[in-house]
Amino acid sequence: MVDALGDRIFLKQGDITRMTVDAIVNAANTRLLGGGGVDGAIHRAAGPRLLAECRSLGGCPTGEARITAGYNLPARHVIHTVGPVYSGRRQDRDLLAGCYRSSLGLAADRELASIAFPAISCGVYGYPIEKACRVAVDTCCAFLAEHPFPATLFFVLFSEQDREAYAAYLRQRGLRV
Ligand code: AR6
Repeated sequence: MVDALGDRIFLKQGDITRMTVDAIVNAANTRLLGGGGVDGAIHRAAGPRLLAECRSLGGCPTGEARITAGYNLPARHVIHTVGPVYSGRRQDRDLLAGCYRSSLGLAADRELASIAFPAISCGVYGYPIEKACRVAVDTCCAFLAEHPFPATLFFVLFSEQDREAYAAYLRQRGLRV
């Protein structure tokens, strides 16, 4: 199982808006009307039609996800998910895991082949990267082990430090990076 997953999970450092994949995941807020960080970058790169579609969705609860088209992005779709504001409580982990599971569920339902995730909640929402990357990797590995879609998953980290945190945990789990 570990070897098979090693062929499906990849680490990248850079700007997620440049990824040519079936879906990139947006770290949004419950209103789904844009914001700063990766959310702002995705809306800028996708163009105003993305905001128009997001308005029609009527928001999204924390831990869930919604899907739209990608418009001017190289990605075909954007999956918008809402991470928890870090509080240090047990519920943070469950909500963050919900973001990864819900996003992957939407991708699997549509048989999307590839997906790229940023470090959800690790910017403005303050989730420590070393804790968040464990939730991200554990949840995604569990999902991929049981589903053929998405076949390929990228974790796209903006900084070298964040990429290194993911690399260390993937190595600890026996996955090559
Ligand atoms: N590509 C990849 N990762 C990025 C990019 C990018 N272009 N830009 C930033 N990051 P954040 P959150 C990383 O703050 O913590 C927004 O205003 C960044 O370095 O974007 O979930 C929303 O509207 C960090 O590691 O999202 C919400 O109100 C990670 O993306 C709120 O921020 C997430 O940082 C959500 O906060």
